[in-house]
Amino acid sequence: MSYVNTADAPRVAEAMIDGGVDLIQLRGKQRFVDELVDLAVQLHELTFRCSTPLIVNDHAEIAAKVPVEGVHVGQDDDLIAVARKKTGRNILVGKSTHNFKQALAAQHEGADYIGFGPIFATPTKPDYQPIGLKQVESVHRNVALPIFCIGGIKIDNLERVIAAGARRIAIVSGLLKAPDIAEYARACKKLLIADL
Ligand code: TZP
Repeated sequence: MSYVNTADAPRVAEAMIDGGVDLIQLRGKQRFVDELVDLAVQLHELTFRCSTPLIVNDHAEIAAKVPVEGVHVGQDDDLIAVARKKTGRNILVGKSTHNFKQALAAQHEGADYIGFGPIFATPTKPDYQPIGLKQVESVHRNVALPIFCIGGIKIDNLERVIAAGARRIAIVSGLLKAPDIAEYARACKKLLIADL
């Protein structure tokens, strides 16, 4: 599922930064790696200026070519140590986790942060069973890493996710399909900060 045309990506990243997002991930499941390298170069010029970390999804080799701040791996991708080695430098490595056990394992494996989800069913990741809100509190109690709850999170259910114990969240479609991306990000951040 792709929500942004390549040509629009810099404008979208600027709107996100304007809205106060703390971190941007470049995710292009259907894109060729060379295309993602070009895009990462363009986006990093913007994000670096604003001190917003840029994380590339799946492809550690991109981080060997572009000075992005991190790489994110899935359960079926490179192990964290392998991804770290491929980048050739000391950058953030995050890992997707889909249940409590995987979250603990990612910590053990040396992740710098984890994604935890999908919390709710989502067309962005249709083949995954949603975790729901029940494990959010226990994963925060047992995993001493930054945890980004992800999956089906929108401004309308964000307060429930925060009430369940989330401190950091990642939003894909809710943000990218918003009529005003900066305003949407600002409104989400306001809810997150209010609860800190
Ligand atoms: N990992 C777990 S759910 C998900 C990823 C990448 C997709 C989240 O997308 P959306 O559109 O915010 O539900």
